[in-house]
Amino acid sequence: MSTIKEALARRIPERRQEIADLVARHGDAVISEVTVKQAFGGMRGVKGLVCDTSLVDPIKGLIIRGIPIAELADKTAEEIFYLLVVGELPDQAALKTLKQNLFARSEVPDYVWKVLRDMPSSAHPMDMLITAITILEDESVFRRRYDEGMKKEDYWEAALEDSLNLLAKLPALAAGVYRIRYKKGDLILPDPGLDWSENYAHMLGIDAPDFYELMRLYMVLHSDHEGGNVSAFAAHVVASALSDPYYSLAAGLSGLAGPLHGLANQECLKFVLGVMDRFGGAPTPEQMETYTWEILNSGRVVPGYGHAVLRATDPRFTAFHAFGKEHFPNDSVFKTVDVGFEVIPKVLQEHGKAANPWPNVDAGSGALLYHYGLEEMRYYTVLFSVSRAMGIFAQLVTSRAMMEPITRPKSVSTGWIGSKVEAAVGA
Ligand code: CMX
Repeated sequence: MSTIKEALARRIPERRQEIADLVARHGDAVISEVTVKQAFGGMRGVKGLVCDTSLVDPIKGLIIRGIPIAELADKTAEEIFYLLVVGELPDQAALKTLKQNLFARSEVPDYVWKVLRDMPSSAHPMDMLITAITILEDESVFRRRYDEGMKKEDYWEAALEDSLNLLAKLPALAAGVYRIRYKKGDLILPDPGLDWSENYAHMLGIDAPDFYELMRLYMVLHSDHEGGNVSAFAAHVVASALSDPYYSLAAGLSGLAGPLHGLANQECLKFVLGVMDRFGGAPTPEQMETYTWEILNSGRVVPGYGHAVLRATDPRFTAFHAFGKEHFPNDSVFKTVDVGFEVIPKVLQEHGKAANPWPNVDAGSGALLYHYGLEEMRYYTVLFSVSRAMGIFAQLVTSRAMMEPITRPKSVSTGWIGSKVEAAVGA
């Protein structure tokens, strides 16, 4: 039996050596080039960032440590976190140890609740979650050990310690945000008989076995999406300055709170309920088409569709869709998502702008939560956050273990690009 820390410690020397050899042998080899369009276009497709926890294939979608996400859909969140950090799935003993370890670290200090209760009643739940995380920064082991002169080789240990401490508390923090923000009554304590994701459902106050199952799936599917998405990249850059995992996660989640990224799941349900409101229930395909065109013609994006990397239906959408089909195929909100899946890709293709007309992870998740009574859509990105923290922490711990330097790409001015291109054309 070994802990996640011992398992990672065993692998670090070999991985450090692999990188050192690669840089020594091929340090000047070119792996990417940057066009003017990419420089002005959000660096889309520029390969200048390393991420070993997962990759996103344009067609196959998310692959975690070499395993397609569809093959991991029956795993627990703890198994996924271990896989992300260590590189392989845990055995039963290691899994049990990790579950116990997380439960032992899960208590949230009272000073956090005091601040959350004092926030404005209109505060966005993401604002509350990020606030709770930054308040907890005072607990950072990384910052304390850095102040004491910790060696660079050991940064990863303190980063993992903070990551485990904060990951363990996130279900309670997030459930607390829900119960305080939406006046759901007293906070609910975690149950030692439940695992990390089940306890999140339990502390929200939704104790249905099917909802536990949905929560497990939700936590697994949102856990990571390689290194260049807004939240992972933001957290990576901040952590590279040796800001501790509390600051780094808060930075990443501030990016996740944007409507083009994680907030899209909130926007999706708004879209779905908007169609239903307009047509008095689940729409016909023709009604959905009309509504979608209205959104596009008013200059808005259709939330839950399109992706910067994916060029096919997101397998995470497929997994959520299968869950809805199995558990409540006749639910009118779910049926509306289903009609959207039938109609929206065709409309977006006809519209001709989106490089990817297919649904992403956010298109259907809200309808599933809604079915179980979690109707407060502004809360949905908090669920995404709790899960995505696993990937952000795994990437951060890996970066420190590999002793990566501060991230600092070179920026250039528009004038510089203009004269460079003119010189090349003139040559
Ligand atoms: N509806 C309408 N227009 C869309 C669109 C959509 N769903 N997806 C892309 N487009 C438009 C873009 O806005 C862009 O238009 P402009 O040229 O006028 O700026 C054009 O199509 C080309 O964009 P793209 O290369 O296909 O997409 P990007 O890589 O620039 O952006 C994304 C990707 C996800 C931001 C975009 O598809 C989008 O806004 N989707 C809706 C929001 C959403 O679902 N976000 C969640 C993504 C998953 C996640 O991070 O959680």
